Amino acid sequence: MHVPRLHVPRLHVPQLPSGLAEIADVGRDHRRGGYSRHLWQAADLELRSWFVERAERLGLDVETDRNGNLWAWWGQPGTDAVVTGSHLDSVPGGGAYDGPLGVVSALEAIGRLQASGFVSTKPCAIVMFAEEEGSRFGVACLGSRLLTGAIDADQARALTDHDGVTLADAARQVGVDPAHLGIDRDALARIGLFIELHVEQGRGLIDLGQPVAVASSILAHGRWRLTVTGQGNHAGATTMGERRDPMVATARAIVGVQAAALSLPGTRATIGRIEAIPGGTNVIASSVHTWLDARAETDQETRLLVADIDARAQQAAQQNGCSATLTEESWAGAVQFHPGLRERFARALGQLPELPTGAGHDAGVLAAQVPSAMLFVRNPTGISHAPEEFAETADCAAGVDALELLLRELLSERPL
Ligand code: HGY
Ligand code: MN
Ligand code: MN
Repeated sequence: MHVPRLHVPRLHVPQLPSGLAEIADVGRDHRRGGYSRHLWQAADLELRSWFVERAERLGLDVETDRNGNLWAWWGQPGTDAVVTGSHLDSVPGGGAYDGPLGVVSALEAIGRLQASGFVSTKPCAIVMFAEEEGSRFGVACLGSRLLTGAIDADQARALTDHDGVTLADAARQVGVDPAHLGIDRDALARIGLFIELHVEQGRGLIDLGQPVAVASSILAHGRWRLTVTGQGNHAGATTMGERRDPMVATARAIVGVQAAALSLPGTRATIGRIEAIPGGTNVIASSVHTWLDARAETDQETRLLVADIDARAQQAAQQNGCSATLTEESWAGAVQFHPGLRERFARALGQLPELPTGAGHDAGVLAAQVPSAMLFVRNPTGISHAPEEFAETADCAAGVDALELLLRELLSERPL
């Protein structure tokens, strides 16, 4: 894939660590606030160019793999590489740190190792995973799922975005051959260990009063599309008694989503997106699509939660003369990170705390195939997937310190 060269203007945005300041204006969403940076669209392409330019400034060799993930190699790629990195894409109206902090911190940590004259005993790479948020094609961690074979390649190729563009066509438009999308055993064989630094999406580190933590686990989570179908009609000519209004049924179903999650302690269920068809002010909708995000500590609890939500939606539809279908679009089972790595990293970093997370990550996808770990950096607002997401510069620096220390230790080990 040709990645156009980009002159990176140096912007001074005081509260952002240097690398983040450089991309502070890329993909700003002036309607929603925050950032909207989605796979292979303008902002994503600009960020890819920025990443290549930054990596090449460190003398790293950058390549795009068959799934559109970028790999910046320090040293010849080989097996047993220590890989770090994260993603640069965002949710619609997302924050500045979710994803980019991990990429910037990896660039910073390797820059420091190089500047200190450190000589690595192993290959090292920074990876930028594609479509981690699933904001364009609806499946979270799409780039790492394709890499590991966690999603069927044909199913992936057929995914469509809001405009009906398939992943295959979108790949073709940027020079990625859709026929090659899918598990990449060669790339996987190169990874000895993956460590992802990420802004914390929650309040754990605030409550602990610590800048950095090691991740312990990730909730099981998935996405479902709920479609409620009724009868489209005229808003003025149709009496209330003769309606089969899917919007009313959907509203009741959404209240049911909250009730179901509240009835199962520790579970989380969200409807953040809704589309009425045809979507006219003076039109009773013919159908309404909403998207459910459901999460829990275990796979089983998540399935139970979704079954309860489905039952409530069916009842709401029936009471309004409508029908409802709930279709699974994305699923990721609960993840326990490698206990040995967690203990080793927490110890190496002076007994850092361990924290679970409700947010999914590429490290969670890779954990099924390679030893993976995560570092979290404190977020004073505790808010994420919103413009308020934040991390103090001092805490970002503590995160880079921790990542640099771990990379120094891991890259000093005797090769396997
Ligand atoms: O949705 C998530 O948990 C992640 O931010 N992709
Ligand atoms: Mn996210
Ligand atoms: Mn993320």
